[in-house]
Amino acid sequence: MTDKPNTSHLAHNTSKRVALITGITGQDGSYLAEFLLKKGYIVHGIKRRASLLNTDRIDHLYQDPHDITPNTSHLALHYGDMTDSMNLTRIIQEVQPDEIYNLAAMSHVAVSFETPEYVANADGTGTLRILEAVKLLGLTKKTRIYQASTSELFGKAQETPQSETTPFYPRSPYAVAKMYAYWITVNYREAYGMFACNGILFNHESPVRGETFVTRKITRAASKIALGLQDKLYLGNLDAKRDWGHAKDYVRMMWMILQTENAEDWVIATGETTAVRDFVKMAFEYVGITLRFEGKSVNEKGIIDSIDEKRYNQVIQNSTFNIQNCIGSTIVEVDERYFRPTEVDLLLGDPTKAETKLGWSREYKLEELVNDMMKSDLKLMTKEQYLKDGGYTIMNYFE
Ligand code: NDP
Ligand code: GDR
Repeated sequence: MTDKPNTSHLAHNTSKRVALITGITGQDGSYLAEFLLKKGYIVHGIKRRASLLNTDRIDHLYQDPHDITPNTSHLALHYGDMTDSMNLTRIIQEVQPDEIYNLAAMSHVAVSFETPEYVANADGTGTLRILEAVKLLGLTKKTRIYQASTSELFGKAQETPQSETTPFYPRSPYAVAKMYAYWITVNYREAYGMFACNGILFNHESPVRGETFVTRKITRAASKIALGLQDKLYLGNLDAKRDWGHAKDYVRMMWMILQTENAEDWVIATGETTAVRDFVKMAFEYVGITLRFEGKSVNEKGIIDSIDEKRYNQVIQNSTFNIQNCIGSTIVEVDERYFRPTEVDLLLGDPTKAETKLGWSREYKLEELVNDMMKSDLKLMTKEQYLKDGGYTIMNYFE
């Protein structure tokens, strides 16, 4: 997607519902935009100026502004940043949204230890900027606000499973910033009667998950290793356990949260938890590779135990790579660089409130999530293989 003319004027005088999404270029923003467009919304999104185009995830949603009329469902983008109050206030004034989904954040927990002040500003104070803009513009009765809160708030979990009443114990600058965002959302709701809600979402993944989050790092590496494009996958804490769901199920819930009668806070989770090590095994099983883990802590290794050739040939066609030669090879190792100064060991959510009060239920089980991600990454890496076979240089992207 190239730079587009600003089409914000189209939001006015429309009978359609108007949504504003911060973080529209991210995983959740892209799925949510697609979901809302299908529902007939006019969707406005805030994107950051970057030196390279950063709209890959939403390019398929773009329409030529010349074909749009005020009453056609469409997507409009605005340049902005969560650290710029005036910019956010101006966009909200122009757009006059019925719903704001505040998804923008520096969302990588490990990186937040390296950029703590920025994270406090973008993830914490950024949320205040949105709330305050809505208040100053006199939109408190019109505009409903969804705040992207997180299971990281539970951190060093005080009870298991974690629900809406579990006390918080954040364990990273990211989680501490998100804790401020959580409470300022509650405070504006109580102080000014705003319809502002927190969705306390547990980890959710997809084929468009950022490449440095552990699930995507694993599915990309499993695909490359199966095709002979990479030798090894280096990971951090293999014992960490997460409650992993599919992003598609979770963005549907964001919308449902803003359609309720009363503004409340909600835990969204699958109610199942899985260790990183087991996610690795599941990803490799998809391509017919069975792993066994040996050793402890930093010396733990994942070794190819056996290969189901029938399965391998079913999902990988026309590969010239001889995978059978890899039996006994070490393909997963631990690298301390990926350990965090303070870790969140176990997250397991209790979604009872969302299930019983809102009738939400997930469509994707963990195995289906892994399959969806593996299928997509295999396709992507097969393209890389064609390029390599055609004599082109292919790049490896490592953290
Ligand atoms: P991503 O990292 O994929 O996307 C984050 C988005 O925020 C991107 O569009 C990014 O823009 C944008 N952004 C980052 N910093 C700024 C800034 N200063 N100003 C404007 N935009 C900015 O995250 P997800 O889609 O996975 O998550 C969405 C939200 O939900 C985040 O707030 C995250 O913290 C939270 N969350 C996520 C969970 C998950 O498992 N995915 C679980 C619980 C909460 P750019 O593309 O330019 O980088
Ligand atoms: P998380 O996701 O920190 O839960 O935050 P991430 O995928 O980064 O880590 C999950 C667990 O895996 C362990 N791990 C590794 N993590 C990464 N990134 N890279 C590795 O090599 C690696 N090896 C092991 C981590 O230590 C951790 O325990 C995500 C983000 O989307 C947040 O924005 C969101 O709020 C939470 O989920 C819920």
